[in-house]
Amino acid sequence: MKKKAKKNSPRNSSNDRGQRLPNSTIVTQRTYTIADYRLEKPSFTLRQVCKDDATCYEIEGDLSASVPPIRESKYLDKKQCLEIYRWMLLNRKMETALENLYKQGKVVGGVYFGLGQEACSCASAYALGPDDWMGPMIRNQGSLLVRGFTARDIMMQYMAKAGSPTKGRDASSHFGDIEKRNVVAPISTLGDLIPVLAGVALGARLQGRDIAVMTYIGDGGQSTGVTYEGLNFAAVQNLGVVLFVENNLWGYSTPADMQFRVKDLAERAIAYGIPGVIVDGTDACQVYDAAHEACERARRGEGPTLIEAKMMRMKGHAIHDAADYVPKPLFEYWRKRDPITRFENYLVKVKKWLTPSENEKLIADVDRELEADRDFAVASPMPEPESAAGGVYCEEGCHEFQPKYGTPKTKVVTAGRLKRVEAAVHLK
Ligand SMILES: Cc1ncc(C[n+]2csc(CCOP(=O)(O)OP(=O)(O)O)c2C)c(N)n1
Ligand SMILES: [Mg+2]
Repeated sequence: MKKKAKKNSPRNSSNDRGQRLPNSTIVTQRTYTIADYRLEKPSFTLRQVCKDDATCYEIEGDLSASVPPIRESKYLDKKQCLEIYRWMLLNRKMETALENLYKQGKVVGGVYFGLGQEACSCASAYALGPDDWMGPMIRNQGSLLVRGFTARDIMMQYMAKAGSPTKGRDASSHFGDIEKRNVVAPISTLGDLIPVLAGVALGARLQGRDIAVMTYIGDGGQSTGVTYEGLNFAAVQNLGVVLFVENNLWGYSTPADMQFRVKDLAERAIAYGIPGVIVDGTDACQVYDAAHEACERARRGEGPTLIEAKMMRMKGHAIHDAADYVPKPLFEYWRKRDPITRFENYLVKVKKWLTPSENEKLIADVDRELEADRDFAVASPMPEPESAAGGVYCEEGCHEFQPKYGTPKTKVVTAGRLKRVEAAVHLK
């Protein structure tokens, strides 16, 4: 039998008709904050229109909005903006060169592009310091350039040349450099980089330093369980993971609308108990500012940040995918928001930090650098067949790592002073 609610009890409440309600019906609305740097908030949805074709979509919403300005950076000066612009140009032009090399039959395997995502890759990696770490995904070739790999390295890698970072053992972007550039190689299994990077931050902390460790995951990949596990671990341990959730609206042929129900992926941060930030991924200044603040927070030992960068994958999943399933008006909308054209306009016309002729010279410099790198890469030899058995598995000395940041402090427990022992674990 239900207990009658006591009159005048302070633990009871009344509803809008003045009736007394039991305690269990009182609901408190909580509010959370997601920082949103964007100067426009595109709002459209994709609808699957053909019953028998899962890749048949139509777009609904206003696609006529004018292109927003670049947001003024709180931190970047003229020199830094010009450097980021140069990296973005190199990123774009290197991928165009790779597409041509593929069509000439010189690339072994596929090619993945970050077209439309150059601001996100380059401006995010630009926020890292020399002691920080990065774990890029396949589209973050701009991040690799900023972190010190050359276009020559990347092109040789795609052509599986002997002088490539993996000496021809891998034919796409699965390479890193854990000695000098602090880059963990991409892991194909989506989400797995996140706990690995959390582990890097934990390793640095055990050596006495809090560092920023940046990694990336797509709108599709963020649905994986390991994304949750990795970021939750980082949150609980206050590890400096800066996670860019690159929401480029497609995970292969699946539109973001069919991947998750939250309005913004940054809202996922609430469930981890960490800051969530939204940026326009086609605006280099917004990307940098959010990345810089997250890296600073990481270096202070305050834990991870989730940054959702909204943009559009302007090509198919990889070179073999013509992306016929993407409604054409969506491409047209985002083509107007090209990150390089927008940044160029900002630097030349708004800030007047580059004259048109200086801009032309800069572009010509990038072209020259790229051509020299491409010619070198094309002319360089393939690995010798006899070397095939080497350099794949760990050989002598391959795991001799020295602590980078200090000597880990360990407690020495001598047998006589051991106070507490762990309970035996019974595995069933
Ligand atoms: C755990 C896992 N599931 C599936 C795949 C196959 N796969 C590789 S890329 C990809 C799409 C990823 O989409 P998204 O995360 O949005 O990244 P984007 O390609 O858009 O940058 C899929 C399904 C994988 N590599 N790992
Ligand atoms: Mg995606």
